[in-house]
Amino acid sequence: MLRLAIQKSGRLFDDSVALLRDAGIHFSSPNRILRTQASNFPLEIIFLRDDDIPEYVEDGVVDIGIVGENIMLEKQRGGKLLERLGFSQCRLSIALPKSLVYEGLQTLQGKRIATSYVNILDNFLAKNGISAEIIEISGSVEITPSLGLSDAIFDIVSSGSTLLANGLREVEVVLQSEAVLIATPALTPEKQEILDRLRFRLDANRNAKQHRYILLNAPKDRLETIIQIIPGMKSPTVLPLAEDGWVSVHSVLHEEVFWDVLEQLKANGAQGILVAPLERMIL
Ligand code: PRT
Ligand code: ZN
Repeated sequence: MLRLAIQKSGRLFDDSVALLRDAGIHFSSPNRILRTQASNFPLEIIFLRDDDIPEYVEDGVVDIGIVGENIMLEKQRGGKLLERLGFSQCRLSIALPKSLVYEGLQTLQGKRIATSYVNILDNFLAKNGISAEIIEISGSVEITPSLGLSDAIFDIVSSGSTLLANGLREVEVVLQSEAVLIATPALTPEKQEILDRLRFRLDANRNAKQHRYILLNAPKDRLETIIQIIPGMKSPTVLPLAEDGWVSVHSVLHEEVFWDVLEQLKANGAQGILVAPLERMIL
């Protein structure tokens, strides 16, 4: 049995649950229950405050966890980072009142900066040779400049609307963060095997989301050019069509190159192009 910690409620909760459900793992959601067992996979799920997850993972109380990279770095704990999960994306930034002129990091010299992320900020300032006073605040950091408690803040930014609403301006992005999968440093072979099975499923889902299946008709005399345009998994599948001189080409395209390739295919004589999402993809 592998033990996983996820956030009990909050911004990470829905996506963490969806990730497991998409991996075909069935379990009941927490109401007042703080631990549950999957009914069809050897996984126990523990629901915690996100701040506690890195410590539980590092100490081996749980084997793996899902948490924001920002929390892992701030706590300076959390064992091994296994993979980035692509949700709860945000950045940790320094922001100043709009009225204050910003001329680079030197502007922060001797200033008071309020934050809940003392360690990350401290490291950043030390690395850049800035000495500033760090004021530790556990929440509502963005109102501290207007209360005269600080000159600047260091906090999570997502859309930027909180900063805007408080008359603040983002001046330095210190860290890009997202949810990550972390693991305790030493797993038994049995637990490692369950983790490998879980990650195999996560990979298949991620690959599927990043790719599209395409199917098109091509004139035989253009086939070579068309094959060169498609950066397929291996080589595309080519099947003859009933109409002489035409073939059907099937392949898989990465979302990053998807539109460019589609335009080139069309320009090179491809017709009847069909695009379909993939359910799962194992490379
Ligand atoms: O109760 P628990 O301790 O478990 O949860 P929490 O209240 O500490 O954390 P929670 O659920 O608010 O956030 C969990 C994680 O989500 C964070 O650690 C980040 O990794 C990630 N995340 C992503 C965010 C945001 N986006 C975010 N926008 N965490 C917080 N915010 C807040 C931010 O603090 C600021 O007040 O939203 C505001 C900024 O948002 P914008 O869109 O106005 O810029
Ligand atoms: Zn928290």
